[in-house]
Amino acid sequence: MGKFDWADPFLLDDQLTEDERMIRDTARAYAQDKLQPRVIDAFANEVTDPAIFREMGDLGLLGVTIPGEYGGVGASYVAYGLVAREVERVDSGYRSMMSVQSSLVMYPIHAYGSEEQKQKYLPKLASGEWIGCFGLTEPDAGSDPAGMRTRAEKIDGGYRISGAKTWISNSPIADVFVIWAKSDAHGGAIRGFVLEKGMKGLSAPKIEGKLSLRASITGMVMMDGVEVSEDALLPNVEGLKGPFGCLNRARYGISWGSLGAAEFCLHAARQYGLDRKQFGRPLAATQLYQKKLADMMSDIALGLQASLRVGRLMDEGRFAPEMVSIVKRNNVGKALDIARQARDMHGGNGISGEYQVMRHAMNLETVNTYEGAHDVHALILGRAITDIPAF
Ligand code: TGC
Ligand code: FAD
Repeated sequence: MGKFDWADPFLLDDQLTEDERMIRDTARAYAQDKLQPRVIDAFANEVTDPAIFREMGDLGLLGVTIPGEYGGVGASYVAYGLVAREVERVDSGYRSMMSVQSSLVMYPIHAYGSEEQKQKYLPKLASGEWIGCFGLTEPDAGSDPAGMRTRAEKIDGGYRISGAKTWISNSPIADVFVIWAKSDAHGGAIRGFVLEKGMKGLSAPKIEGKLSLRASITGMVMMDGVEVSEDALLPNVEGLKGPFGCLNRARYGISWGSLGAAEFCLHAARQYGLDRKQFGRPLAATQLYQKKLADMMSDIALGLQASLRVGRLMDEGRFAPEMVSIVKRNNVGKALDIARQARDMHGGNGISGEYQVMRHAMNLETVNTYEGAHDVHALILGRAITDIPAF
């Protein structure tokens, strides 16, 4: 008979390769030693430290699935998920910074870019010297990106891009902007363009006063007739499948990351319940408290197994986007419930920054909305089940 470990109920560790465990351990050590000590202040004061990109880059944590020739480490999607889990165990905002750079900026340049674009951008994005952002959402096009208004108009030798993107992670500090626009020269099809900081007509004002993801800077991207040359176009993809191809990877990473945040909350609630005495006994000695811990542990363990399975299928080239919708929706929804429960189980202390569970709950409100809102993923799955789009 095997031994039971509440912190790793299905022996996930055993199912990883040596390389995956090594990358996971690197990410865990970095997250605990370098990110954890600064997160409480960063969240409280709404401060994003751009040095984090360099630090992650130095350890090979940016674009881990990108091949070595472009600065990545050519690791598996399971390894990428494990990095997301370790970083988000500290804060969803830090994972956001990492996953935008890896899945939403490096991935499209690698998958859809020209050789010149790959050579120019990927090594500097992998090292964290350059920071990237991904502009799909607009003020009037969130869940329905097909309704975007940003236009690329053909001009001599290139394109003139006009429009506004909003809620864009990293944008105020970005050097590289992957922007999706309807291109007149391509019959109005959605195309990707790589813009650079300092281009005339390009600005990225910060969105102030977020109550969630405060350690990760978010902004708009304003494009007032930004002129780019032909080589700014990502040549190898056309249509919404371009941005969605990136989102599949980022959503998958979030399915792991959100459970990292949930694991933090489970561990914190368990310890709090063991230490805190009321009515002459530890809170953890009560049936209600134990039931909550049992539910948390079960949801985390089941969710991790599901993400591991999707990751393996992704590595084998056999995943379908609907699989990603299942794990993104389920795991983030469960993580949000777990963080709210953990906040409650900490009583009054649960609302203080020091105990960190409320910060995770506040962050996960965003994670439940971005990369396809919880209900939008239900509709993607409903369509797959019934063949009827109900958006
Ligand atoms: P639909 O008709 O379903 O599809 C249009 C075309 O796209 C293709 N496609 C996909 N391809 C690859 N992967 C997927 N997951 C795909 N989903 C769709 C599809 O095959 C079709 O291709 P083609 O060749 O036939 O044209 O499109 P629709 O307009 O009906 O879409 C509906 C819906 C709900 C599925 C979609 O719009 C959606 O997912 N909405 C959610 C939007 C979203 O997720 N936005 C995310 C913005 S980025 C972000 O939040 C970053 S936060 C990062 C951080 O800080 O961590
Ligand atoms: P809406 O689409 O208006 O949705 C509002 C509500 O209506 C949701 O509950 C949704 O589930 C529901 N709803 C929508 N359509 C339907 C329907 N047909 N049926 C039933 N219910 C429906 N975007 C980027 O492009 N790049 C980024 O880097 C990025 N980073 C972000 C960072 C933060 C902090 C935040 C908050 C958002 C970020 N986003 C980013 C944007 C994010 O992807 C969108 O907020 C998200 O896709 C939802 O769009 P919306 O906010 O316009 O909400």
